[in-house]
Amino acid sequence: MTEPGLAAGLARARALLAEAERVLVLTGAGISADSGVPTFRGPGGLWKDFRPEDLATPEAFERDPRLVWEWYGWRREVVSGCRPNAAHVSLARWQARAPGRIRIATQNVDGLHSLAAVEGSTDGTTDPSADLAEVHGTLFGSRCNGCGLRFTDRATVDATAIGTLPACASCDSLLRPDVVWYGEALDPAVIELAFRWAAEADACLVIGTSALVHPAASLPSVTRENGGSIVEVNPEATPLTAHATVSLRGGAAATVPSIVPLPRTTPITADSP
Ligand code: BJW
Ligand code: ZN
Repeated sequence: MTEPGLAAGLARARALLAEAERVLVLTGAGISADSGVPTFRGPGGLWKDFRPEDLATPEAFERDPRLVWEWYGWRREVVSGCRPNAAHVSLARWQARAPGRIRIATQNVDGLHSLAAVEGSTDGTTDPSADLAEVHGTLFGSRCNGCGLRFTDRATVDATAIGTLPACASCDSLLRPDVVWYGEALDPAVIELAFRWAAEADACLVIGTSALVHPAASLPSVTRENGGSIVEVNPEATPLTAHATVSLRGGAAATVPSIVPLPRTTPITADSP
């Protein structure tokens, strides 16, 4: 249900998030749009005239690994020049203030949540993977089609020919991006953790996703079925909007910092240290 007017919606969203003991934040490509990372289904699309359904599949990779690597190589270059925006940063600070209570399940593979966590940590000890589930994998990883070895891989990709595509250092087979494509199962440990977080959450904050792709799109309804609320941030309505407690028509960078609870200032009392 959408609250009348943005001001009322913002106040309601702020209250729901402040009173929540545990929160699951589900993010999609929209949270990174304000960092300059193109979304999949928005205007401008993701690449030339291809749709994700054309390229983000094992069949596409089987058919034309060079074209798929050209797409992922281009995306690595675009993302390498992007910075976390105010939405990523405010979520990272919220997590640091409330360890173990604010969990993020992201569909994005751009690594911007991890970067915001590391950059925001005062003593550099923050483990960027704590309370973060990258349910669709990572752009900066490759996996061997032959022996399954995984590599962290920030190198630019030479996709000019089949022969120049990334190959496994161990068995010389062709590598593939370490991401989850349509028709592929998500890592069971990762998605089960995300569903546990959804069930435990008193609120699910959903930012910048078209809520079309499952099983990630099912996470908010698990929170709701367990008595929790759903707060959505998206400039457009989605299939989730009708099920949201509050749905805010706004961009992530402009909206998220204004609804994330501010640090709890503990009142100074006579016996405070
Ligand atoms: C802003 C904003 C701003 C703009 N601020 N917001 C047949 C066979 C098998 C499975 C299926 C099948 N039919 C259906 C399925 C299920 C399928 C699915 O859900 N398909 C749907 C299309 C219907 N799902 C799968 O296949 C999944 N696997 C699965 O089901 O496995 C079953 C299985 C089990 C056991 C064995 C075998 C199989 C896997 C799905 C993987 C999706 N992969 C991709 C690519 C990942 C790697 C990569 O990034 O390249 O994930 S596709 C793409 O979609 C990517 C995204 O994470 C995902 C979601 O997109 P997202 O993030 O919502 O982006 P957009 O662009 O759609 O939306 C952006 C939003 O932001 C918009 O709403 C804007 O309004 C908003 N926005 N600016 C805030 N400034
Ligand atoms: Zn190998």
